[in-house]
Amino acid sequence: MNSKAMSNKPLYKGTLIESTGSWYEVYTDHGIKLRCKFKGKYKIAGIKSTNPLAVGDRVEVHEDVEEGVGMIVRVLPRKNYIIRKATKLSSRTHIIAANIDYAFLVVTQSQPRTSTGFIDRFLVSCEAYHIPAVLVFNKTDLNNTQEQTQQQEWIQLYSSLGYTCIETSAVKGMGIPVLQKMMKGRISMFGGHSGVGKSALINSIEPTLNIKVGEISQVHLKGQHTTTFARMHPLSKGGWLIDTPGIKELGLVNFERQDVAGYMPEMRALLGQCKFNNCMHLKEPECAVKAAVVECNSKINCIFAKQNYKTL
Ligand SMILES: Nc1nc2c(ncn2[C@@H]2O[C@H](COP(=O)(O)OP(=O)(O)OP(=O)(O)O)[C@@H](O)[C@H]2O)c(=O)[nH]1
Ligand SMILES: [Mg+2]
Ligand SMILES: [Zn+2]
Repeated sequence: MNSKAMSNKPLYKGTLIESTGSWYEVYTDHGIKLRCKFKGKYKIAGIKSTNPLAVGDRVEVHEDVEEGVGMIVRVLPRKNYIIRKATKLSSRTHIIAANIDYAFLVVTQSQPRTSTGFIDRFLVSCEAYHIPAVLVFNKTDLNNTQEQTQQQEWIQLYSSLGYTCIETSAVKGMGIPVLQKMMKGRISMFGGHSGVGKSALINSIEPTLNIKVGEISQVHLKGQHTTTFARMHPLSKGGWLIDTPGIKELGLVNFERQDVAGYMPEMRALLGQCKFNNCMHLKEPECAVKAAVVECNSKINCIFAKQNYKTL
């Protein structure tokens, strides 16, 4: 296409609200949804990503009025993004979403079970990219006494580190008004394992959306990857909410081993007190983090009692 023909086409700014890999849906700033293509490459230095564009990206689009489709011609710089390894051992990465104000991690005690290791990796990723993270404990209606006790312990633990924790039930409507209030006027994202109820929560928050939810496999008590593409949904009170496909594992991307502790608030507070300033808090002598682990090993509500940092 010559430049004269191109200049006849209107140029819009907008936000990428869905990406299937080959097609992109853009919501333009003047309020139209446009099916778009993208041919270019957008690279983050040093990162091989499976998706060049992510939901939440701000883009510039040329609309082809005759064909009724758009061509994404530019991706504007990202404020932040959440990224993970495409698979556990892969060198490729996948950007889950970009330009978000709040990342809500949906956690369940059972059906499926979420581990504190998974929660910690998500929180570390958010800290690294300066995204405020919130923990949503869903399916509270299903918890037996033991699971509910564990949930309370986790809430006490993560609240003491400064994370907002919300107990919800998409089925009973529990916690929904709190989420609606926090999400008003903001771009929020739900992450978590398959089957934790991300899509069901979105339906409770915004009942007109009617997003597909899936059954929990009765054999494995896990979700069945019902949501296959990330999608940004408009909220009637203002703001957007991004639904994402369930994540099995959350491999950290672009972290140096010695930097990880700096993204955990409880460790960050102690880092200046280790003998060596490049301490990895593993075998080094006079390590303030290890000393804190020993000191409160018996207190279940202390973050250091978990001792699962080496798995990060
Ligand atoms: N009892 C109970 N069931 C819930 C709750 N939230 C979701 N569910 C059920 O859990 C199942 C999975 O819900 P989804 O919303 O599809 O889960 P998801 O996190 O979106 O899963 P993926 O799209 O696969 O990542 C559905 O059968 C929901 O009805 C809850 O708070 N309580
Ligand atoms: Mg879903
Ligand atoms: Zn140390």
